[in-house]
Amino acid sequence: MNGERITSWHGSPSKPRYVPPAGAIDAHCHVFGPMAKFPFSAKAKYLPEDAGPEMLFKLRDHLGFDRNVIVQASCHGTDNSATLDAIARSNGKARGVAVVDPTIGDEELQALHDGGIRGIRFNFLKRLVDDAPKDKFLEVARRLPKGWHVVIYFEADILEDLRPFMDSIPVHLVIDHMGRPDLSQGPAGPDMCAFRRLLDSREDIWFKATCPDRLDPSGDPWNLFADAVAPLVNDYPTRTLWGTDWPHPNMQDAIPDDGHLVDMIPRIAPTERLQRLLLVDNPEALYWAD
Ligand code: 0GY
Repeated sequence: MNGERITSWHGSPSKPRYVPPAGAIDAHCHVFGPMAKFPFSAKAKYLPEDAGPEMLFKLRDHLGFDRNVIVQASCHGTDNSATLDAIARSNGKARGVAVVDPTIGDEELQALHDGGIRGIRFNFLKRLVDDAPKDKFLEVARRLPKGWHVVIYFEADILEDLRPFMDSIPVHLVIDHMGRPDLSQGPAGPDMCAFRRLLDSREDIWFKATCPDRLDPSGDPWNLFADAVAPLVNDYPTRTLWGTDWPHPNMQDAIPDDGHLVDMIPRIAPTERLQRLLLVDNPEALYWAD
């Protein structure tokens, strides 16, 4: 990593035409720093400009959302201070997902719970983390506070390899960005079929219908994403989550307009019922059950 700090988010996102339901939750976003207060990890694979809680909450209001789920970004390693600080500043309108050293003590896990954390994330992307020790991940997954879940981030080519590992996790699973399928294969392509088999293998696997900007090579207005993801949201309506992914780590060469991302929602969830599940009921059950 060189020393240049990166901006990966839109400076003036448009106002979406779509108006989310009251209580809507952006269930996948991050904060970066501010670095002076919360330095980035020595192992970080990218060095972003500051994108702190004030910016996040301003965007939340601009997009018509009510709450955020802040996912610890890899650039902060296993020091969750920036995420916890953002949650603490949110007046109860944010909860979080931590990244932990698997040897973390039970008291420290409880302290994370008290700070608003409701899950931990296992990241299997080699470009983001140096190692992903499944045996240690499994040990910590077995002693999470009550009601927590595990978020897993992987790419479609390792889904089958990860199946035994995922099968043995004893809590709810949430899959980031649907395991990054190749959307050019279409809604019935091999990646989407493999992902459906995973969802069919357990009733407690949820997924984030997120990141058209990362997944759809055709670009905004992301028609491949709409075609492939709408059937999935329709078929698994109680297991969906949605998020902006702001500040879009590593997307500096194709920065999405967050207003356009919100306008994707009615294209993947065309009915009021689907939208309410996606944006309110499902994330509330995972993050605001207590
Ligand atoms: C995402 C995706 C990415 C980055 C991270 O923690 C992270 O740094 O998750 C990525 O580069 O694909 O969900 O934010």
